Amino acid sequence: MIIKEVLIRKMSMTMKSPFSTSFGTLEVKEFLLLEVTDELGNTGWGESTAFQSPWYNEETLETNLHMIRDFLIPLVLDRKFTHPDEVNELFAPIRKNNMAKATIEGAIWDLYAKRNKLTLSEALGGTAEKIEVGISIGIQKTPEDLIEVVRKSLEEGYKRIKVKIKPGLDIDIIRALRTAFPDVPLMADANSAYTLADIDLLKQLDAFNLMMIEQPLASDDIVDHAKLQKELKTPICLDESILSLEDTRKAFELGSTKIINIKISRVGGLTEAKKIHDFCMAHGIPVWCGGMLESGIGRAHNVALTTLPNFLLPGDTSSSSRYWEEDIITPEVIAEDGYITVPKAYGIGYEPNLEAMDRYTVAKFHFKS
Ligand code: OSB
Ligand code: MG
Repeated sequence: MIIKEVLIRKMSMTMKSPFSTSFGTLEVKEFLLLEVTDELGNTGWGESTAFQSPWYNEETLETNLHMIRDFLIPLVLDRKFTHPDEVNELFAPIRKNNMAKATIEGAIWDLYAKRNKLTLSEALGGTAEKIEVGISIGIQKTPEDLIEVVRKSLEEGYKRIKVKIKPGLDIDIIRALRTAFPDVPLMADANSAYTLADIDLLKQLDAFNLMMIEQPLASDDIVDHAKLQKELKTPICLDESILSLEDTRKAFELGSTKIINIKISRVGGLTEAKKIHDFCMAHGIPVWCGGMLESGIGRAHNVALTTLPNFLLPGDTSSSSRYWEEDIITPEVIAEDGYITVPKAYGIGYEPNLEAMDRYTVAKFHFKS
C-alpha cells in the first residue's frame, strides 16, 4: 500500500460529563483525527489522544500537529508499506512524541486491515468476540456524589470501578466506597500524585482489597515504584511510566509493577502495544487497556487491541455515550452489561459518521503526494 493522501481534522467536542483529575477539569475536548488514503482509494483512521495542555504527558494537540505535519507525514507520503509494523521502525529515529506517532500509525493499521479484508482485531492477532470493560470515574465534588456515580455505573453493568485519588482525597474516599460496595472490583488511580514520603498513607490502602493502585508515584519513575511495591500488598499498575517495550522490561526486572495499563497512544502505536502485550503475557503480567477520553475512532482502536489474549482485566473503554451526546462513528461503541461486542466489519469496524464529524471539525489540513 502506498500512502497518497493525509487529512488531519482538528475537532472540538463538548463532553457530556466533564472529567476531573488532580490536574483540573476537562469540559470541551479538542483533539485531532487523521485519515490516510492509499493509491486504491482505501482509507484508514487514527485519533490523537494528546490533550490541549501537557498535564498527562508532555504532548499537546498543537505539538502533535507540528510533529505530524512537519516530521511524520513527510516520512509516510508516497511510501510503500507492506505491513504497519514498518511504520514503528520508520518513526523510531524520532524521539518520543508517541501520541503523534500513534495517530498516523493507527490510521495505517486501519487501512491495512481494510485493504486485506480483516478486522483490526484479526490483523493484530486478537481472538475475543466480546471484551469486558470497566469505567474510570473522575474526582467528584463530594463523597456522596462519588458513591452515586459508582452506583449508577454498577447498574449499567461496568465490571470494575476505577476512581481517581490525590493527597487529601484518598483513604477516606476509598473507605467510604468500600463500606458502600464491599465486594465490587475497585481500584484507584493516582496519576503520579504521591512520593515515597507518602508510603505510610499508601500502605493504609492495603486494608481495602483494591485490585491495584495505578501510577502512585512520578510519571518518569520506576525505581521508587519498586521500593513501594516491596512494602505494599496492593499490586501496583503502571500507566504514565510505560512508554515502550524497553520500559516494560525494566519495570518488570526491577519489580516496579505487577500489572500494566496499555494505552496505544502513550506507547507510540499498536505495534509497540502488541509487543508490550506479548512480553507481559510471556512473563505472567496481566494487562488492560487504558483510555484517554477518546472519541469513537480512538475507542474503536482500543476495542480491537483488547481482543488480544493477555488483556485479562477489564479496561477503561466505556460506551461512547458516557462522554458524548453524539459520537462520530456509527454504530456508537456500546457497553452492555459490561461487555462490548467486537465489530465484524473490516478495519476498526465502525463507520466514521462524516456528517456528525463535519459539525465538530474546526479546521482541516490536507496533504497530498
Ligand atoms: O490516567 O488513565 C488515566 C483520562 C485522561 C487522562 C488519563 C487517564 C484518564 C482516565 C479516563 O482515567 C479513561 C477514560 O475513560 O477514557
Ligand atoms: Mg491512569
